[in-house]
Amino acid sequence: MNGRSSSTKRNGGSSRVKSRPLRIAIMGAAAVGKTCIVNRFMNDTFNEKHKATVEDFHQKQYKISKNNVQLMEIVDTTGSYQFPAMMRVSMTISHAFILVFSLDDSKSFEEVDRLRQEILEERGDKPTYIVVVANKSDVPEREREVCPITAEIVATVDWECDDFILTSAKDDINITTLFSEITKEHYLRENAQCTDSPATVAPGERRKSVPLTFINYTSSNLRKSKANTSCTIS
Ligand SMILES: Nc1nc2c(ncn2[C@@H]2O[C@H](COP(=O)(O)OP(=O)(O)O)[C@@H](O)[C@H]2O)c(=O)[nH]1
Ligand SMILES: [Mg+2]
Repeated sequence: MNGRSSSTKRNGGSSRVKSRPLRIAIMGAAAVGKTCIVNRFMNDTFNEKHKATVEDFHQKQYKISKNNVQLMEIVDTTGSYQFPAMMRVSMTISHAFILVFSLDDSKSFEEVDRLRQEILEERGDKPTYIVVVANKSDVPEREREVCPITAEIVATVDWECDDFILTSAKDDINITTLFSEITKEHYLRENAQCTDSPATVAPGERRKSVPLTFINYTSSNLRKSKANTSCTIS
């Protein structure tokens, strides 16, 4: 996610829109909850029914600091192998990738590894930010097929992904946190060389340093912590 915005424009009031949108692709096996995660983030809604997605685009503006607004473009991809060309395009144009698996589906965790490898091959040397998401954290422990603690170690240590987060689209756990973390990282990378950046801080402190307020988004049940990481699988 390197490169800098080449220009800015005014957005209604006094906020400036950065010209280069942050493109996020959400990927993973079918029925892991990709669309529900996006819908929870965009509209604060949840649908109990699964309807196969081909490819959906969403846009959202968010405030990254007092005077700066950035455009976020989210591609909600298909979980099937039917559209490889579309998947490759999403991999090429996106800056950040949310790879979702479901805690009650161990095969979906394997699919994350496959996708991760494909993304890295497709992108070559281009900067690539990958977050692994363990969704459906609300399902009872006895129904889990993947231990979240083990999954986090595999994802962040073995696979060297940038982040791991436990979510529930159903209960609205960590959905806003997921997108705000990606946004903060993007903002910091884009402004790494910028002397007038408000985010010039020591690396260890950087996650706390960027004020971030989503426009038009209110969640009555926002939980910031990485919820319930207990694991009984031996
Ligand atoms: N229990 C639970 N079910 C979820 C969650 N997220 C999605 N689902 C359900 O999983 C199914 C598939 O969701 P969907 O978002 O369509 O999956 P996608 O194919 O990955 O886009 C639907 O029946 C959703 O209601 C969650 O966090 N918890
Ligand atoms: Mg879908």
